Amino acid sequence: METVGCNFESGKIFLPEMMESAEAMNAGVEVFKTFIAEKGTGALHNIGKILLATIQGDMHDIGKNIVKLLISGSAFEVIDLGKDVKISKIIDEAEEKEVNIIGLSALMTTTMGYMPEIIEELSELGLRKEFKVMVGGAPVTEEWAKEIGADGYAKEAVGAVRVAKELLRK
Ligand code: B12
Repeated sequence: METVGCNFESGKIFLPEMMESAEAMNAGVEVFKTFIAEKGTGALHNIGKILLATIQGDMHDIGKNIVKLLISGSAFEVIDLGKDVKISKIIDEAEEKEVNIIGLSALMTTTMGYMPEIIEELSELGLRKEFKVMVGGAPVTEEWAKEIGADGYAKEAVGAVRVAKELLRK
């Protein structure tokens, strides 16, 4: 998908081809899901609840779906709100479902700006201490995660599982 992104950027391929690649990737993830369900430990016990969402304005969900796959295979209950999810919906659902962690994904520099907005909104509502906030997605960095006051960041899905477990321990 990285190559696809570079080819799109340099004008070698266009949106329909990027969409085709995304569909192929999602189909591959579906195949992988069966394997994770068989080998994962998800069915054994539930160590915590995590809400996952791709932030508002952002339709990219392949990475978030991979994070979901690995996290749900690691004994977490995952509440997946999908993509292009409004800040208010994320906070309402997190409260209603009493999750431990809110995991936010953004793939565009234009949409990652909503991540600090959620953190600020949680503080204003007096809910900041109720949830750990974990962020990720290609343009998100560890430095930026720190800057916006997120509790955790991971570059990829395996790291996301490790960070989620660390956040639960805290
Ligand atoms: C596939 C794709 C699409 C697909 C998305 C399909 C889908 N269902 O997701 C489609 C074709 C729809 C699309 C549309 C667009 N796209 Co696009 N897309 C991509 C592409 C090629 C790959 C993204 C991807 O899936 N990567 C593979 C996954 C596995 O990686 P990942 O998402 O980074 O996820 C991993 C980690 O980041 C991490 N992670 C992810 N989420 C989270 C969350 C947490 C909590 C944690 C801890 C970790 C974590 O773990 C994941 C697994 O290891 C990227 C290029 C790139 N290099 O990223 C462009 C890219 C993101 N798109 C881009 C653009 C511009 C667009 C469009 C605006 C194009 C247009 N002209 O319409 C639209 C935007 C639509 C919208 N409003 O969102 C730009 C963004 C540029 C920018 N500055 O922000 C990119 C970078 C391409 C480019 N080089 O120009 N896109």
